[in-house]
Amino acid sequence: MKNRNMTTMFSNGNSRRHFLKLAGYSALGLMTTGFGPLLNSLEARQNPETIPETEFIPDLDISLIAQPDEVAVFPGKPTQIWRYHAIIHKGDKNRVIEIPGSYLGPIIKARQGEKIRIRFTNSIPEESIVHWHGLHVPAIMDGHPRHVIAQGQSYLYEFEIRNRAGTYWYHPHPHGRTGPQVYRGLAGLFIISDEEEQAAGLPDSEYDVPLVIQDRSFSSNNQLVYMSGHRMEQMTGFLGDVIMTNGLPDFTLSVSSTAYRLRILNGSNSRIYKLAWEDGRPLIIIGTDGGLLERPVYRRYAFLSPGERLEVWADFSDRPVGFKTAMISLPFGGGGSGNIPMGRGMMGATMGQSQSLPDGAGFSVFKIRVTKLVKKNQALPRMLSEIKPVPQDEAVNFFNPRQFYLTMRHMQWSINGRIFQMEDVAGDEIVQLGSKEIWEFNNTGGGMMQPMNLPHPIHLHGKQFRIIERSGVMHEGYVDEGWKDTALLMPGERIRILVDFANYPGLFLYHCHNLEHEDMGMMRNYYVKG
Ligand SMILES: [Cu+2]
Repeated sequence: MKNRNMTTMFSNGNSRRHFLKLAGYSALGLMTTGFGPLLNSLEARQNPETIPETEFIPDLDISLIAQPDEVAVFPGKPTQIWRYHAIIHKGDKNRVIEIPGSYLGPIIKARQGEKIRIRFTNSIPEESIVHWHGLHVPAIMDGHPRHVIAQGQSYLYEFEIRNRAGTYWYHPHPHGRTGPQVYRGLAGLFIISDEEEQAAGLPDSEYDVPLVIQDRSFSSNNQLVYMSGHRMEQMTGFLGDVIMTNGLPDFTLSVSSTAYRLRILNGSNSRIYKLAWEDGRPLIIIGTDGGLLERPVYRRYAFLSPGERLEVWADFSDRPVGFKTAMISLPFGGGGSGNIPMGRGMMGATMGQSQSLPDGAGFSVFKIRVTKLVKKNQALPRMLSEIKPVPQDEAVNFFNPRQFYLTMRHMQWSINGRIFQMEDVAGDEIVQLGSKEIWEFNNTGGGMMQPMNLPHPIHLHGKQFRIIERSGVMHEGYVDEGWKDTALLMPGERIRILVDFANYPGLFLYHCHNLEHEDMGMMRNYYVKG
């Protein structure tokens, strides 16, 4: 199914990219200054006053450096991590917020319509590149693995914020190494605001709280433990036994007696959470991947798979000081409410993986304690944003949706039986710029031999899409109402999504966001033909 012409075209694209990269550097005066292998003196070298502006005039201009560091997670020996660190050259200092005591990268804040320049420098001892998860940006700004840079090199990102207000994030995307790099700490939130959101009347400033949930495992001397390297562990995905929130174990959020907007990102490599309040009251969900829903929805619980976001309205105004509650993850079988013959945890156990917290186990994610009484009544808005009905009849393939089967052969996760190759695009992975299409994903075995059946969160790069329908074993616990960039398919499920391939031609990715699945090649290119 390889298309030779396409491959040639991408090589040209690559040369153009190199040119752009170099042109960008020399325009910034960085080539002549020279990069050393380790950029400890980067701040001095990137003095903005010595850097002439290109024709792109950014509202926010930052350097983002991925570098080795250490952080005190537990008493005793500090934990060796990798983290993103930012330096602001231009723009409001409050746009880049470091999280104290955390391995997580700074929260980057931007407004719709703004122009952003990010000078990424890789100072970790392996290739990397940054992907802006959920952002609608040109192909060369998306962080495709073919754009990886070696230690000591830099990559220039310049793009305009075209997304709706919402909770997006950034993380590395080098092929085969995304899992270990995210695991070591490389991830951060990218929060976008817009006028519609500001008019919605939601809690802001200290009442707007980002919560990144992840699982990790630690050795007895406080160091991160990743994978054993066993193939079966790769097949299931990494599962840690310590639940971290914002980079901290045993996280407790101290709140005042008023309403909060909680922005929850699942930044885990492969763990799926079935989120619920400990006391059984429903989750009031106001937003998902691509920003606010039209109106709040209520769920007894909600699944949150790797890469997905949920925004929850949490009102503590009727709670006394001292009140405690917790966000928990309810137990579930690997097939949602259905049954699959072998759960991931069980399989991990037979392969020597830690069994203290298998997938689908129940546990506390983070705790909440009311510590301050405030008189600040804030009502839940009835309407949050405008979400138009899904115009599925505008799809060019309305009668013949594109089919993608999530498959496994020879101990290898794949999509339609194909694994990732850097610049490979099959004939049925080419779409027309400006067209809308229906894509159907099937986690149903697809007629291929399916010795095990696992959940897969499917992510499209560069696009927010709408979920048209979901069929299969499980319907409760999904929030499919708004704009999405990642959608969980439990075993036996099938979804149809509508994607608008507007604005940006070029090569983008679609893949499973279980990072171990992605790293082994459960990822493909799609090509938007201009
Ligand atoms: Cu997967």
